[in-house]
This record gives sequence, structure tokens and C-alpha cells, in this order.
Amino acid sequence: MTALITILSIILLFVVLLQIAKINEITAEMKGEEEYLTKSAELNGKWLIIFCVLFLGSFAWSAMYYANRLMGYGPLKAASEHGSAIDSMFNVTLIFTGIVFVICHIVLFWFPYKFRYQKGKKALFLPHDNRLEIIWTALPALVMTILVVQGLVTWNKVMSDVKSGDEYMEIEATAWQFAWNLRYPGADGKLGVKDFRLIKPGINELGQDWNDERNLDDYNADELVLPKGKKVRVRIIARDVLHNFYLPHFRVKMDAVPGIPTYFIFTPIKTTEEFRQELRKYPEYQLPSDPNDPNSEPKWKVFNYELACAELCGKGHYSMRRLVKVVTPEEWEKWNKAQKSYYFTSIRNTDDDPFKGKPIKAELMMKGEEMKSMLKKALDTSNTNTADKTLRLDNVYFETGSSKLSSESEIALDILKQTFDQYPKLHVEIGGHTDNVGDLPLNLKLSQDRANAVKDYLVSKGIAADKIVSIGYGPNKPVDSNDSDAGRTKNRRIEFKILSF
Ligand SMILES: [Cu+2]
Repeated sequence: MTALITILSIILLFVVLLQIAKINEITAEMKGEEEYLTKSAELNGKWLIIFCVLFLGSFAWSAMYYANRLMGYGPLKAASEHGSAIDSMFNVTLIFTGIVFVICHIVLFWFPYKFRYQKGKKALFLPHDNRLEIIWTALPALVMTILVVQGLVTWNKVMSDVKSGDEYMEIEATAWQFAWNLRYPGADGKLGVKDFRLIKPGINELGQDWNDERNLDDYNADELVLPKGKKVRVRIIARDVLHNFYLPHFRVKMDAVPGIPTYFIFTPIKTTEEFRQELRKYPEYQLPSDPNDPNSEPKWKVFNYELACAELCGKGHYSMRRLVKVVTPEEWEKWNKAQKSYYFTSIRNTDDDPFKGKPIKAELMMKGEEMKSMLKKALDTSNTNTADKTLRLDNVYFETGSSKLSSESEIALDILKQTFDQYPKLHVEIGGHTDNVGDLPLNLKLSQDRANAVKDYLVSKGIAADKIVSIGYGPNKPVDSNDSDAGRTKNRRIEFKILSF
């Protein structure tokens, strides 16, 4: 009802204004055309100038009011190396068009004022002017050329791929309705190969081929964590529809297209913390982050970079948001090391693991590292704990039921050889142990043979035989119950006991 009344009143107001105008016209006719025209032209001219001043004034005011939302200015400075180039490209365009905008509007209002109807003045008839035509064609063409060339140069620089020899890290962002899968390359720095035919929902979302060693240390992260100052190449992939990998603070935006891998390369130059400290200077970021709670943390403090999907990809589009954290290289290394490989946490020794039940190189390397630190502890003169002086060699493998060392044992045995080289006075005992399944004499013999095999290997590598005693204990020194599979597995072992060094 109120709306109806408002509309009716507006219509009525128009009718009244029209009527007043009509009355004016009639009076003018009565007074004489000439005088009326002069007066009305004077009035219109003045109003045009007033409107022009008000209009340009409010333009200037709004430009200043919204200055802090301008890219590359105030709080919205780019957080990536190439970002400022993109910002300046936009801003140069804005400056050119801004100048034209202001001049155009001044002229637009000044001309009707200057050439308003004045008694005795006649209009000049100007059908054509070549000079003017050339000027107003050439000038915009020149400006356009400058803008386009600048844009192309920037585009080529921003979009150029990494060159061989460049130092960079590569990660992968795979989009689907409605999530991102962020894959990091792990310790080897290389992403493993994929095949869409290997995709298994909930188990192998990306179709990673576990036969490719590079896949084994790859891990997935919930947040995009990046080291400051390191060039990052993101492989961008979509699994279903069109998505878009968008990092607004880094001026990174690239379509994720099903079937066509795209990429974007950028270098973060400000950590999240540094960016927050910059925002802190601006009053709009000192406001509480929760408008309903005046005691909530200020906006700058809870600020985070973010990753969004900038393509309307479906109903759940809004949920494709992830936090992005930029940290110092040291913090990043620490974070990177703490991440668990997807293969080892979710695939290893399941039915999807092509190496189920078999030792694999990555695991052997890991166990080798563990062994080195255990040896270091055992050979520390200040360490008097006797339990530390006996090492269980979990990474020495024999063929089933035999004392023949399998090739996977080499990593462990070579570490032992190096230890002997480092400590010339080292004397040890190699102890063979079995579970209690089967004949006692056979078990004793097997454990003795296995201990001998280790000793023989080391002797064959040049270690003096009198530094190593090998003993087969059979099932006589269990470390766990022989009633369960797990216990028996624990009891079958080779021990490396340090006697003196
Ligand atoms: Cu999307």
C-alpha cells in the first residue's frame, strides 16, 4: 500500500511539474519567444555547470572513498612477485580511461554552456575536418596500442612456463564437484604419474599409479601451505566440469578444464603473518572480525589468504574454498616433513598395494635412517643404557625358511659395514633368533646359519672376522609370546649387539 501511494505521488509530482512547464511556455509565448529562449538557455547553461561540478566532485570523492579497494594500492597490494605487474597494468588502464572520463565530462557540460542560445550569435556549419578526424582517430589508437602492448608483455611474462634449470616446486590441484585435492610431491620433489583408469572413489581419487616410485611419498594437504620466496608451479586439473583455480591475493587465476591440464607459476613474497601486519595499519581492518561481537579478534588478526573456485560449477560451488598459508622456508620444511604420504597411510599393504607384503625401497631407506640414528645412540659414550646397545635388525631379510640373505638387506648391511669403518675398535655379536614353531635343532641351526650369513657378508666386505661373533639362539630368547602371530613375528629376528668399541 505504501509503495502504491509513493508511486502515485511521484506520478502526480511529474504531472504538476509538466503543468508548470506548460504554463511557462504559454507565458513565454505571451511575452515573446526571443526573451523566453534567452532566459531559459541562461538557466539551463548554469544548471549544466552546477551538475558537472557536483558530478565530478562526487566522482573524486568516491574514488578516494574506495581507494583502499583498488588492487595494488593500500591494503590490497599483491602477495606474489608477478602480482604488482598485473596491478599496474590494470591501474595504467584506469589512469588513461580516468583522464578521458574527466575531460569528456568537462567538455560535455562546458560546450552546451558556452554555445548556449545567445541573441545575435549564429552556429557555424562544419561538415567535415580532416585534421580533427586524424587527431581523434590517431590518439585513441595510440593509447590502445600502448595498453595492449603493455598487457601482452605482462601476459607473456606472467604465463611463461619454467625453464630447465629453474628452481621451483611443483604441486597439483585437482578440482571436482565440490572439492580441491591438493597434492604435494613429498621428499623426492616429484609428483608421480596418474591414469584415470586407476581412479577408485575413496581409495585412489586421482588414479595414482603405485608402481611409479615417485607416487609413494606424495601427500595430500587440506590447506595450501607455501614457502615464501619459492617459485611454485601448480598443475591445474578438473575431473568433471569447468572449475577455476583462483588465489586473489596472489593474482593467480586459471581455468581447470576437464581433459586439458593447465598450469600457473607464481612466487609468494609475503608470509601470512607479514600480510596481516600490513593490514593492521588500516582502520577498516582494526574492526572486530565478528560484527555481532565487539570483543572478537580484529580483522587483520584472523586474515588468511584463500583459494576459491572462480567458476560457477554447480550447487556446492561455494564450498570449494581452502585456506592458503605462506610461511618462512624453515617453517615450510618442518611442515613438509610432518606430512604423511598417502600411499603409506592409506594404501600400503592393503589389497590395492601392488607391493603388498614385500619390502619396498622407500621403506628400506626410511628404516635405514632409523637404524643410523639407533646406531648413533648405541655408540654414544655417554649413553650407559644397555638396552640401547642391542639393535634389532628389522631391515635384514632372508628368503623364507632359508639363511640366504635377500637383496633388500643390502641397505642395512652396508650401514653396518660403514659403522665398522667408522669405529675401528668395534666388536659385536650377531644373534639369530626364531619362534618356537618346528623342530628345536632345526631352529637352532637356522638361527645360527642366519647369524653366520650376516657375519659372512660383512667379512666379504673387508671386516675382520674376529670383530664379529655369530650365535644362533633358536627359540631360546623370545621377546614376546609365541602364542600369537604378532608375537612370533617379533621373536623371529636378528640382533646386533655392541660388545665394545
Ligand atoms: Cu568449482
